[in-house]
Parts: sequence; structure tokens; C-alpha cells
Amino acid sequence: MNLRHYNQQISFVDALNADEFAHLHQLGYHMVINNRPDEEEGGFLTHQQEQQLADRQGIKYLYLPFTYDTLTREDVYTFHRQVKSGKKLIAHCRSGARSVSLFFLHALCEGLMDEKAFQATCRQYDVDAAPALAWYARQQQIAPVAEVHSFYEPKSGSLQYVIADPETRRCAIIDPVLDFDRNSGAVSHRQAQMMLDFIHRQNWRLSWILDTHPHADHFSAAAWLARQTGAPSAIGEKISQVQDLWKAIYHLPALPAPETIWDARFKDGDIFYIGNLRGEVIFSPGHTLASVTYHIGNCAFIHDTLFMPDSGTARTDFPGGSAEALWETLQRILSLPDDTRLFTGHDYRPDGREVQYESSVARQRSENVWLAGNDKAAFIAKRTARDATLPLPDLMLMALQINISGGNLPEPENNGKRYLKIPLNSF
Ligand SMILES: N[C@@H](CCC(=O)N[C@@H](CS)C(=O)NCC(=O)O)C(=O)O
Ligand SMILES: [Fe+2]
Repeated sequence: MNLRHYNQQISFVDALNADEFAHLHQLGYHMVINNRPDEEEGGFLTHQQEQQLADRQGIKYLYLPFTYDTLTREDVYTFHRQVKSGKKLIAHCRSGARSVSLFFLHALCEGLMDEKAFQATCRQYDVDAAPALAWYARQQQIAPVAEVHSFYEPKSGSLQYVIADPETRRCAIIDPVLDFDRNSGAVSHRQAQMMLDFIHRQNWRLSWILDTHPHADHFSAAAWLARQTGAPSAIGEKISQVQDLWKAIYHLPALPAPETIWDARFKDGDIFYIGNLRGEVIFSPGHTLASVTYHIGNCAFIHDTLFMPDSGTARTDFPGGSAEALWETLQRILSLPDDTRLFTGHDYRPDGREVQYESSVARQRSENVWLAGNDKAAFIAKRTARDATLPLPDLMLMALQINISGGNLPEPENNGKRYLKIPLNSF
């Protein structure tokens, strides 16, 4: 066992045998990352065998295999996300060299370290930096182009999206809907399954399940998709404040904390990758206080901020909403490059026109009926007046209860059945 330590939290090691692996918990580790693809020869433990050994010790396990032909930025950032979790972790490949490089590649990719420093650091760990630097040089040459597919859910007028980096065959789902029939109480996964089938046909792998905000008009399928695929789920970090608001309304003092529900709680400026496609999080409050926009490549998923230019903007009267905050958010979205592709979260098909969902910054600036001629004060006045006339969404009291748990249904009661609570006289 060739153990190398970066600090108290992070260690690297070569491939372990079953006996060594079985002692990791005793050595204080709470997480293992395996960077060695199973198909490499050598008679080592497979990731399924390692997973079992980890489960037996109650250690978190992540299989993150790569070679320098398959490595993506997403892998680099996935490793870094585990580091940020603060868990004491040990990473291995065959010799440990790839794990060391993967860890330091994050600093190189983020410009926190230059190539010389990367080389010198690798040398300290007795690791040849050349293959990682060659990968990094190739990365500078590529400019991934996003491929976007929309899936319209007619009952709530919601747009769900799949965005992919076709080169690396990785993709993300944004704002998936869990089907709910309010008359019968039936929950089903038709919409989400349709997207999974589509992804499967494309031969893509799901890297992220992203919600832009806790929806008030439909259930989120994020939890179901995460269970089906193992992909990480994410939402804005301010979800904790939305949870607090609604926890009080529903009287759910034992609601699980966000970190036990979503794999990532993004704050403004956070970076994530889908393959080699870079995503940046833009905090976008107004419609809800936790809303975020996902700016991925030249696309921005702006959800319930701006709708199509003929439809104006989202409402701001839900608990935690603010017309002023929405105005500021709109300014920020409109400051993105003119040709940024904007994908909205709803289309209510005014006058029965066909569904539309894509616009651009330039088009919104010149055509959005709620921006034209309005300054901040006029916008706030107009938005507030209109909101006062809107009935609450049909499913609001049901949807929030599910969505503050990331789309997880309430735990079954002792008869095995699940129930929703409806607060009376709260609105
Ligand atoms: N009638 C719909 C209303 C949905 C609704 O309120 N949608 C929000 C977004 S979640 C909105 O901003 N609507 C703007 C508007 O209706 O003008 C329902 O019951 O679900
Ligand atoms: Fe919404």
C-alpha cells in the first residue's frame, strides 16, 4: 500500500486488496474515490466489489474512472466537489498517480496554479505530470457546443430540457416534471421516463439533474430521476430559506436538511460541468427567493424570470417572491451577450399560439412586452398590480410540499400509504 497524504483530509493510494480496503474506516476515511476503470487488467477489485466493501463499513463510495483519453472537466470538478464536502477521503487508481493528478487538475483548470507549479507539485508526489498536461493542452483547443432539446408538459405549461455536450456524450436534465393527477392523487413518471428514454437513445449519460427553483405548479421529478440514474441533483442554496418558509406553513418541523436531499446547493458564481461544457450559476431571485439561472455554454435556462417576449415575466407574489428582486434579476440576464440563447421555464401559449420556448437577449430587450417602456418603478407597479389579480396555481399547496423535499414524496404512514397535508386558511 503506497499511501500519500495531501493533508489531514485527503490521501491517495494505489489499488487496494480486499483486506486493505476493509480497514479504510478504521483508518478514519469516510469516503473512497476510485479512478481506475474496471476494464484495465491487473486482477484488482472491481468497483462493484469495492462498493460492497465500502457499504459494509458505512463509507461513501464514488466510482469516477478515467483515462486521459476519456477524462472530462466534469470529472475534475466532480472530484473537487467531494473535496469540498469536507469528508476525510482517499482516492485511488492503479498506482495512485492519476488520482493525484485529478486532484491538482482542478487548481490548474481554475487558474489557481500554472503549468509549472502543477509539474512541480506532481513531482513532490512522485507523479509524472506529462499525461495530465497533455490533456490540459488538448482542452485549450476545444470549444464545446451545447445541444438542447425541449420537452413540453402541457398540463402545467412547463418546459423541461435536456442539454448535452455531444462530444463527451454527457447531458443534464433541467426542471423535470413528475406527473400528478390531482383528482385521483396518482403520481407517475411518464414525463421523466420519456426524457430518460430519449437520453438512452442518444447514448448519452446523465451528469446532472438541475432544478431552477422550487416549483409551485408541478411536482419535481428530480428525486425520482436521481434514484433511477444515480446522477447528482442540484438547486440554489437559498432553498433552505424556502424550506423554512413552507416548513412553518405545513408544520413540518422534521423536514430533512437540504444537504441530505440535493447533492449540490449552488450559490451565485458556482461552476459545474456537463462533460466539457461549462455551466455557471446566476442567482436569480424574484419569482422565488431561491431561484437560479443555469448559464451553460451560450445557453441560459432562465425558467420563471422572462417568459417569451409576448408573455412578459413570471409572477412575484408567492411566499419569498419580490418584484424588485425580479427586476434586478432581469437586468442581469439582459446583460449576458446579445446572442445568448434564452430558454424559458413556462409557455402559456397566449391566444392559443403554438408552444415557444427559445429567445435571445437581443430579442427580449427589444420585444418583451413587460420590458418595453418600463423603468424599475413602472415594472414593479405593473407586476404587483397584475399579481394581485392572479389566482394561486392549482397545485401550489401540493407542489411545494413535494418540492421543498426535492421531489421526494412524504414518508409512508404505518399503513404503508403516503399522504399530503393541506393547510387550511393560510392563504
Ligand atoms: N394557472 C396556472 C398558473 C401557474 C402560475 O402561476 N405560473 C407562474 C409560474 S410558476 C407564473 O409566473 N405565472 C404568470 C402568469 O400567470 O401571468 C396553474 O394553476 O398552474
Ligand atoms: Fe415557477
